Amino acid sequence: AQDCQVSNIQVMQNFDRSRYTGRWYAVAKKDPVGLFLLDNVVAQFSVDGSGKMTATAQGRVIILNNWEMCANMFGTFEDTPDPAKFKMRYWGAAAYLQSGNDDHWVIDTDYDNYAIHYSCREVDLDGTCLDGYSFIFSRHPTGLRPEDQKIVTDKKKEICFLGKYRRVSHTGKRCHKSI
Ligand code: DAO
Repeated sequence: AQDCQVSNIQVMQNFDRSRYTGRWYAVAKKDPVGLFLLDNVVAQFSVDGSGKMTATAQGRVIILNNWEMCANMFGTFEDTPDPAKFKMRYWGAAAYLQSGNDDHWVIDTDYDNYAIHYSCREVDLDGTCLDGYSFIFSRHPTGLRPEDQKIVTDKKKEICFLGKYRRVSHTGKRCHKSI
């Protein structure tokens, strides 16, 4: 059962950042207020020589009222006492892209097929999430395997975002003209 308290959300046990490295395709997303990444979202996680997790991401964005482009984003992750909970500082290759500092929690992953990410940007007075976002990642650009769908649906419910996701399409047009 879930009470939707952000502080009670269960994250991945014994998260192994090295197994998490490599390419992940966002196949669904629950948007935050003022959404940024629209579709064709691909993230690439790495672990550097000192063991710190970093990531790059590309995705289609619309900025300055209707100017559509492919954004190149960067993120660095600060560790916390919980191995599956990070603080992510992120920024874009161009100054007018979004930047910020968000929580970045790995809720569940099997490392080889699916991953559920969660970030609450603003916790309400009652302890529930007032503004947050979540990515459902797949190792496969075609989407989740049927056998992973129930696990993902159960986790969406546990983090109280069930019914708030939209599909993230991968049209295949990669970021050629990107900034
Ligand atoms: O798209 O509305 C949104 C919020 C997402 C902002 C974060 C984008 C940058 C991420 C870089 C690293 C990896 C996952």
